[in-house]
Amino acid sequence: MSEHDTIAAIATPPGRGAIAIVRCSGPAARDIAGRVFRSRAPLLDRVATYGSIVDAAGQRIDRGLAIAMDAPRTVTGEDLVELHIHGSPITARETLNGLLAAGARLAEPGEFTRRGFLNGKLDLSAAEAVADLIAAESRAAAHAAAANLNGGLRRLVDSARDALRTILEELAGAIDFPDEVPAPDPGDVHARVATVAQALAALSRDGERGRLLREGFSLAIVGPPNAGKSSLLNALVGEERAIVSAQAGTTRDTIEESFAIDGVLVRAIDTAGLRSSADAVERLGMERARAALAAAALALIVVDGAAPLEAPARDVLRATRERARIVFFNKRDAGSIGYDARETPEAGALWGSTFDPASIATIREAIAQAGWRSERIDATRPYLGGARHVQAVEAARRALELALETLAAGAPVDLIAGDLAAASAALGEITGGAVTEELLDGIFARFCIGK
Ligand SMILES: Nc1nc2c(ncn2[C@@H]2O[C@H](COP(=O)(O)OP(=O)(O)OP(=O)(O)O)[C@@H](O)[C@H]2O)c(=O)[nH]1
Ligand SMILES: [Mg+2]
Repeated sequence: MSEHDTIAAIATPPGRGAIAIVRCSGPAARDIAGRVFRSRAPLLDRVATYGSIVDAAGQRIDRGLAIAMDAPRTVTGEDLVELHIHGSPITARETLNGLLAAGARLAEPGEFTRRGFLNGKLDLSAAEAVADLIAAESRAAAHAAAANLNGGLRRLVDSARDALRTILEELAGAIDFPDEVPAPDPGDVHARVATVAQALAALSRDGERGRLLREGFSLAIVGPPNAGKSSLLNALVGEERAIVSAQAGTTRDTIEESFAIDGVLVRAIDTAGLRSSADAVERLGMERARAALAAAALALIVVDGAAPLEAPARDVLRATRERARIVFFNKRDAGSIGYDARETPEAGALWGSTFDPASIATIREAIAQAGWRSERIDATRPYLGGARHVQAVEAARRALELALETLAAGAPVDLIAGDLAAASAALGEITGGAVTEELLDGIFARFCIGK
């Protein structure tokens, strides 16, 4: 894969739409696009020009706009031409084929953004935020990605690295010119390194928030059969997603559906009712229910509060006492026998009905409280965008811890230079100061073609 050839791809999603955009980037972008697009007026930089799309035989296949953008003021940092045509997948494909026949190469996934990164148009954390923004499934995730795209994470990382660089320069000065430059004061250096370490610790805590925003929050709805689990899922989602019936054992398999609270995507899993059963299929369903329960961040235990508490209800309540959960006694409209018989650990359980919107609002509030309210989701704060960032920050924190221990032990202050340099290098991986080809391949492979 050469960075000097000209690449082309359809930039809009597959399928029919009002407009399809085919784009082309590289040194020959204007020449190649000129073989496919004909207009009376020449293409001017950043001006939309109306004209025709022609195939290899010179036959007109569509009309549309061409926008040429000259390097270096483009997203890729190269000459770029966008062809805006009617949104037919056939014509888009033909237009792309025309560009390929004229000498362009089909772009790899994320290659436009990768070129932008290599040409210094955006740092690596912003490039990754582009993929996060496109993949976002909730408002909070989209806003958080936009914050990183605007350089929020880069600014935090750069300021930590600047602080470390300044200390390293002072250490180097004292080593190179021991007679003229005094060695920095160990107490002062300790305080400054500790400040950077604290900033990184805050960023790590935010890493958890970033994961929440990107991946959503998992919620398992479990309980004995016929308690109203599927009714509750439907009420939370706002549509009749799962089958509800008065027959116990209606839900056999797990059913996943998402909805948003505070803009956070909640991935809820409705499960088969838990009881002792001889039915092989039902037992398989219960195994899945237990697996979903184990994997979920939060359990929503639903119990019929209007019926006496039988063994299945008592068992599931007892088995989940140690884990993060919300207990909901359902069917308040029909009585309180079960609710009144609850044991002390369930004293504070919620009580209501899936038919009552106020109960649903209370449950939504409880999910947010248990899940993330204490965190205060602030999507405008930069976040660590995935395992790669988390590892880099952890590596930097470990190196700084070593430096702090060295200083606390009263060792000569220049001994920490290696650790500070290691911390700075680890942080550099986030913004892409020092990255390898494989790393870039891994990052851009998750983009779509044409981005
Ligand atoms: N009276 C009353 N009935 C309810 C309430 N919520 C659900 N039900 C009824 O309870 C029965 C069982 O509801 P489901 O949602 O299918 O229960 P489930 O827990 O998913 O049951 P399984 O899938 O069999 O484990 C249905 O007849 C519902 O209409 C409620 O708040 N009050
Ligand atoms: Mg059900």
